[in-house]
Amino acid sequence: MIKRIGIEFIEGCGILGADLSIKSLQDMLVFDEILSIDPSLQKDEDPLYLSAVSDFCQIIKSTIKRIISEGHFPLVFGGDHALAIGSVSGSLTKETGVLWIDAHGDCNTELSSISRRIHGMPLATLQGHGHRRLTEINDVVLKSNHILQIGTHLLDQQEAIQMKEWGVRSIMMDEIRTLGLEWMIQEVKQFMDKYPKIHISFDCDSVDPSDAPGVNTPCKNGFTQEEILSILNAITFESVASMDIVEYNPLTDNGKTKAMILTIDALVHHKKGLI
Ligand SMILES: [Mn+2]
Repeated sequence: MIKRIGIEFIEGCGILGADLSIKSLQDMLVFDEILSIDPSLQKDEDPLYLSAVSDFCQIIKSTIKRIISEGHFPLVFGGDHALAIGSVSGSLTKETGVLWIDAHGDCNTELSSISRRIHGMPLATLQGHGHRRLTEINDVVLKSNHILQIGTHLLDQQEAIQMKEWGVRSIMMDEIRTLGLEWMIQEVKQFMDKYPKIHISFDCDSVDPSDAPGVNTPCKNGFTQEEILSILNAITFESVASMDIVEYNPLTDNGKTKAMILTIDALVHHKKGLI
């Protein structure tokens, strides 16, 4: 059974409105569980909110582990991609492949990050790179060759160097525009076929702001909503065991991003229901 999990916090991105994503969706979606950050953690004086994010991600991880052990599929919603440190580590096995749909690489560490925001670091953390307070959450370290990123277009200089060094494959937006969406879908299918379990982390900012303006860090020239839906429709969900839908910020939305999230929610329910 699919369990909708709402995650309410803002400490990983620090952008007003990210913490309102679940409240905004609640009139249309029923959440099985909602986790909100403990206000006492928000008093953290560390500008990175390292201990706040770390402690909260531990709670997210345990929740996801419990839901999976009960035989369910966690569909995790939130405004802040830092939550993936918890949601992915909660679902990760040595055999899991991770499909990361995002305009950004999310492979910064606290040393390479320009924004100094943890929502740009989850994928580095999951691979065991970065601050110990974050990497200590991993029970299993995600191997770099178990990751496929799609829709990437903005990589920080140092982040790009790190990703190359670690061996993270990223299908960049300009490559997709040159070789075509169909080509990319075949690459995604080939990647997914290699792993018995797949986690999808979908960052709403992979979609162009004209189609999804309600995100924390909009990036022009992203996927259209139609393209995202055709990618998700084309892949089999048989091996998909968990998924995130993140970075939704209702304060900058005009209804399009929320509508997209509801459509993706329905699509995942439909695809999992067919199995
Ligand atoms: Mn992201």
